Amino acid sequence: MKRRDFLKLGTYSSAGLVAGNISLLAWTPRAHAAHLPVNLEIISGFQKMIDNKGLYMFSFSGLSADGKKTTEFPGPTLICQEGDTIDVKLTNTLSTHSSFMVAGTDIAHEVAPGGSIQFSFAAPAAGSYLYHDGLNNGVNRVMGLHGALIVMPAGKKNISFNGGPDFVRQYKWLLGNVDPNWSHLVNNNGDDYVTQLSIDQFEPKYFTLNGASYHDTHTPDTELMGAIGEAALVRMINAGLAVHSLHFHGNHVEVASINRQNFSSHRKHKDVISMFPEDARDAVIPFEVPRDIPPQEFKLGFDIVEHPQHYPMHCHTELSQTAGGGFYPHGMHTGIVIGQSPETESEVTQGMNSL
Ligand SMILES: [Cu+2]
Repeated sequence: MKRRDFLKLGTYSSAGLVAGNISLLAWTPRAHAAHLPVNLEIISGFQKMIDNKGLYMFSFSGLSADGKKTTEFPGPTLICQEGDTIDVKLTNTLSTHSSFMVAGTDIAHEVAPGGSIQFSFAAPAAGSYLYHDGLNNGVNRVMGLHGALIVMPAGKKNISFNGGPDFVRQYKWLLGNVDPNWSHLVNNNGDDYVTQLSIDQFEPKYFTLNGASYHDTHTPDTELMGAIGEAALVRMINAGLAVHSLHFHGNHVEVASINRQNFSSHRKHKDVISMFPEDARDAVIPFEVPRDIPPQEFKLGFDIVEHPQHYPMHCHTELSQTAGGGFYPHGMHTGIVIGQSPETESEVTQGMNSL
């Protein structure tokens, strides 16, 4: 890709994203394990921020069987089930070393500048994982080299682990941070300048969910929507370098897993989920009529089906609510709509339901 090209925003290309992902997301609940081919190209380009500034970033781009790009930023969501083998072809178009690692596992493969490698790995235990370039102490990751790996329990589509809570749809939220100064330095000095950057000097000014901020997040992949009783699993994965605290306004979620530690019973109800860098935490939002806390004699004076209720979800790390150094509230912030099913399912739910 030419340096001056814009990376496609995932939110602007959801049709292409879904069509492309079906080839990458070869997952369907199966009785038998399978080999799943994944073709990834490590690319660079300009990613449009919420204030329309284009910043130079890296990304894992997904390629379909005929070599067409299917996803650009963040990297494609890889879905498989326990027992599967993922066969990866990885090409590095950057002029710096890169790698593919899965946080919390020993899966790690390095690829030289301009190089191409092939490797296979067995699907780890069911759960949510961050795949990323782990070189340079997190610098390559926040330059954009990250995505989600979702491993389902074999043959299941409505639970995330055996003994886990039921849900009817699922979402993934990749939390991202962008430092415009790093983008300028790497663009001006060449890709290998990432080896000169230190996370001690990291000053993020953009905060994203699935690569988008605030009003760009009202998409089927990111905004949570459901009718009463349609529980959803949200897989939160922190690809950034900051600690985030995701607050679900007016609602509580049930924590199902923290970094693949699964809770089969006594699940905590929380309205804020803390996310350390590289954390993966799964929670179920029940899509109930929000409760009175403390219990009151309050009755809704309207029908929630006729009047779906809108709530914000945002990060309580104050800086992450801004963009470009002060543009409030254009940061890590999206919506929850209770009382109405989405017209289009999230890419993850489509991956689950393409049976
Ligand atoms: Cu809040």
